[in-house]
Amino acid sequence: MIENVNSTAASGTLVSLVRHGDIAVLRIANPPVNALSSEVVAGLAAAVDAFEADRSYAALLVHCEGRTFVAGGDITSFDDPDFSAALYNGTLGRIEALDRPVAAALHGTVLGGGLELALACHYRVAVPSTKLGLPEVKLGILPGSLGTQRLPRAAGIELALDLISSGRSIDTATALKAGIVDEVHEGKPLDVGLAYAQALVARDAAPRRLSAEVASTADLPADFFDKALADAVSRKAFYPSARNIVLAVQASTLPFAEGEAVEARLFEELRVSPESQAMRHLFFAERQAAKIPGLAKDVALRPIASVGILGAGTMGGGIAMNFANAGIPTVLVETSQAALDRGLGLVRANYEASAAKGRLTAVQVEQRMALLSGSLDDAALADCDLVIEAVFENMDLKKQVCARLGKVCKPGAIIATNTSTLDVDVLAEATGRPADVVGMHFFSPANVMRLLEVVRGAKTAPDVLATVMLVARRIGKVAAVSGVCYGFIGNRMAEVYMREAEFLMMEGASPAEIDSAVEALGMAMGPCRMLDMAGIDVGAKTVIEYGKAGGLPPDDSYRAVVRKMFELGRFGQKTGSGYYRYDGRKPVTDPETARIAKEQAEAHGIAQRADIGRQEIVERLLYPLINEGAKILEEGIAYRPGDIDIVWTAGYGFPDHQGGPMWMADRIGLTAIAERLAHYAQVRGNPFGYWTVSPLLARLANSGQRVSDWQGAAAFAEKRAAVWQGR
Ligand code: 3H9
Repeated sequence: MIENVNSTAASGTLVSLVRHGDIAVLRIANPPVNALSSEVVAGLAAAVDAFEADRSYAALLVHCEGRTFVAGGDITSFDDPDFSAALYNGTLGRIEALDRPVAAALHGTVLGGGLELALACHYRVAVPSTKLGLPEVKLGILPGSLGTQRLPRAAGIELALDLISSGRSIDTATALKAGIVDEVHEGKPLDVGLAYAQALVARDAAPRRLSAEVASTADLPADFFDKALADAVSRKAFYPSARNIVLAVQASTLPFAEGEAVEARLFEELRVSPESQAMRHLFFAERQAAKIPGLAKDVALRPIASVGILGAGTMGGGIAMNFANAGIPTVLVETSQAALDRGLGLVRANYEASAAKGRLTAVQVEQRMALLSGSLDDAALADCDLVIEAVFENMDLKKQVCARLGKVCKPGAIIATNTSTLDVDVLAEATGRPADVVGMHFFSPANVMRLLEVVRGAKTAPDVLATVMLVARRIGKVAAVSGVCYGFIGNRMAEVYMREAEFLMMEGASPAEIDSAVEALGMAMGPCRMLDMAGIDVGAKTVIEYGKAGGLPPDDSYRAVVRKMFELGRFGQKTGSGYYRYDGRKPVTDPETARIAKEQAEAHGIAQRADIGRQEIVERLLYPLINEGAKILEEGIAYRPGDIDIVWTAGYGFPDHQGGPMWMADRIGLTAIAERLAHYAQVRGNPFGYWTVSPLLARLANSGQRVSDWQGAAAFAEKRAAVWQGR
């Protein structure tokens, strides 16, 4: 099939024009995902020059080396102040304008600028496993290389708006039906593409240009765009991209050049917006968080083919679902048949609820259930490669369980604890084999929440840590590593957040005032609603355990409200009252909370006042949280500021358009934060150090640096790793 291969390099090795008979293959090779850097764009332009100049070619085929067709514009380049989409768009225009047929051979993930490149080609053929989409919205931007103009012309306005607004990917069957691809064939992408291009030449196919087509509004209701705009503005108020996407797609009904100008303006507005900058930061932070500083690249991973979970409660069951979803056989061990039946029953009920919503087929439900088994005997864990304990959060119980696991697990098995606050080093020692032990802190509901905090103990072996990071990826979690301290990254920071929420309550702010102040910034849920949902009992017991371990400040007023609520059996949503009273799932203000808060304030000599404003609430909730994040960094508990941002956006509902607490801190300004912390130290008093500015925050503020750029923790971790690997 391939003949006369003459390579004509057009621009280094990133883009080349290769002759296959009378087909010119424009080959892009920019690993890992063939992102469109400015060099690739320059290469494309040079390749088009070369193709235009050589009239012996009958057609052009765009093909990418490696695992995927172009997966998007180079996201790193969007921070460049001189960034301009115009050059790329001009080159796409030249590709589309070519007078001989141009086809794209698609494979892998054809995303963003990649799909825009494909849509500029006259024809598109794909291998069946290809996924296509315009996910720019997830980065707070819109498709800026005419995706908002060409996709509506290819697939219709309604589907185009849906795909661009959601950022979701579609498979080839859907793309074929929608007219986004022309044909789908099995085979190697280059072979499939060449056969297709040759067939185009054989049938004398003419160029076909989407820019010349019309995006029809004939089937749309007259108020289609008005409704879509109103919906975007009301439901996605924090995301300017939602509004701009509707306007850009609406502009596809204009002549192409006019729509192009509208898209360019709207894209540029978003590219420089703080929301998009924050979301781009998270894109890279998420990938960075998976990397362990100082870990040898060639560290041999431990194979994980089977998993055991001790404890089949809500947490254990949720954790098990992650593994079953990834096709990994998992055994759940419980102490009684009733508990086991209840646990497995809950898992089945969860799967069946997904099936009822059309997210799983009945066959998939059975396949997943078939991967799950139950036992009342620890011996069922003996052959597992990874065993996770998910028993109740109590040190004595967890120590006993860890000692059992240390004996029953086979040599080389990884033993993980799902503790959310307890000392992983103590639990590791209890197993008698601390090098095999790691924390895997799942968030509830464990089958839904994206975050996995991986807790690195003092003696956790490097290969254990590396293996667990890969396991996290296999089960679709975003993982961040934390060192050992009370509450690790997330709950340690949440503790100061809850502390201030309760002080504010005792000073006279209502849970609704407290919650709405941070919800107005985009938090999925304020602290009071959050704890009501997680369980006041869970929160209170954690505080009590922490007190027993000597971790609490000598302050009787500390979390006094949660302790009282616990005493009164007000456990939150599940008992119908906590900080709020519940009408079904709807929180309503409960005068009883105000009474309890007042009573606690009086008992602890805290003055109530009526003038607590929204700004004070925001500052008192967020600034100590950020300050605690800085302490976590300087102690080397988190490797990087971005890891903290990932923990809070993926695990605690912190808004992605704010980029996480540390990213947000830089937007607010470290000096301003340090000044306000000092202010509260003065007006609230500071006997327990609640308002003491962390030395790192103070240093960065004084020297005008950003905390997001701080690399010290990773350097610390590398030094530590040198010791670690020499062990
Ligand atoms: C766009 O196209 C705008 C246009 O409309 C306008 C343009 C003018 N850029 O995720 P992985 C890196 S916006 C730069 O671990 P996977 C990534 O950081 C873009 N770098 O692999 C990582 O680096 P490292 C629209 C990128 O197999 C490495 O590649 N497109 C880009 O799990 C591997 O990534 C998107 O939003 C990029 N576009 O998943 C798609 N993409 O190894 C974004 C990846 O140093 N990408 N990197 O950590 C993805 O969704 C996934 O990377 C993908 C592969 C599904 C492709």
